[in-house]
Amino acid sequence: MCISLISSIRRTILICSFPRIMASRQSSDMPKFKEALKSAKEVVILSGAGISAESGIPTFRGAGGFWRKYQAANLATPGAFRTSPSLVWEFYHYRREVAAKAQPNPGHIAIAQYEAKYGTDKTITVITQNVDGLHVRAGTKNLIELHGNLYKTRCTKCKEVLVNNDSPICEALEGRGAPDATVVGSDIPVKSLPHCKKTGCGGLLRPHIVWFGENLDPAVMDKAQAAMATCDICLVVGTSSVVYPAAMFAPQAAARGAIVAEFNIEPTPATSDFHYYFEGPCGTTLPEALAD
Ligand code: BJW
Ligand code: ZN
Repeated sequence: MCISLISSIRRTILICSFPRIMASRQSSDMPKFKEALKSAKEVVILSGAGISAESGIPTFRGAGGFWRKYQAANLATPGAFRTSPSLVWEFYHYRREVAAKAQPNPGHIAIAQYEAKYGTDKTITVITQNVDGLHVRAGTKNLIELHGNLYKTRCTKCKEVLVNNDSPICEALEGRGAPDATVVGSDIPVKSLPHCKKTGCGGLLRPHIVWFGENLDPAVMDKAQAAMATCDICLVVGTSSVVYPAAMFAPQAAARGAIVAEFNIEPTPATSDFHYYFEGPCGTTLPEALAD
């Protein structure tokens, strides 16, 4: 899908949603929310880039969402990879290195501890749009990674998906990926980029990530929708709620009567759909919300 069409859809969504935010009244009554959480049997936590912001990983929208002169969303497309696999691999090499050095923060840890404590009494599912692996590193077990993972590759020829934690992922990317806006172009020959090692294949590898205009893995999507369809409570944490299909999950749950609480540093186009809004860095608000 072309970028201008995506931008115009997004603008329409924003324009349609913000007047409702101003007119609506979300509760920020933490004790009341915690009471509701206590009696919930099925809990979903839907996270986005904001939960990793306090670990030093840039979010997509806003000031940090640029790498060189590019908006991240312009590089996370099949078209960008076709045009310059070298540039896209540099971008992902940089992101792999940043995420590998980052540590889970109190938000990730609060979620993992909550699951460890209540995961036998309740069904607790974490659905993340993030690809940085920090939920797993914090100890979360029941996790659905909607948009893939920075440390998985997929062969463009045989489609094999493999975990790959190599740093750098190939020799040619050593010292590459600098985010500096003055760096122009990318000239790594395709043959020097990561390739499939399967006998008789040798196809070019790509990050196992869902790019714009690509369908989510149907099995992953089914799992996420099943959890969303039956949860009593959903915590929506650090997402701008503008990227579909994830953006529709929590509003749909709220519409069928599930209690939905948003944790964000600022309102989003979906805030008015929800019962609770807890403003502030989720590294602070989540530990409070999930503690006894
Ligand atoms: C804090 C904080 C702190 C900061 N504490 N909070 C239906 C309607 C309209 C459009 C579409 C539609 N269906 C599909 C589309 C097209 C497209 C889309 O949604 N476009 C929109 C932009 C309009 N969707 C797709 O293409 C999806 N595919 C699909 O649906 O296929 C079928 C189809 C295709 C085409 C047409 C129709 C149907 C695929 C989406 C894949 C998204 N991929 C990305 C890139 C991954 C690659 C990578 O990481 O490199 O995933 S995009 C990017 O956005 C990334 C994120 O996971 C995703 C969501 O972003 P997120 O997490 O919300 O981050 P931010 O930065 O936006 O927000 C951060 C938030 O945190 C902010 O609110 C801050 O305030 C907050 N925050 N610090 C708490 N400390
Ligand atoms: Zn292959």
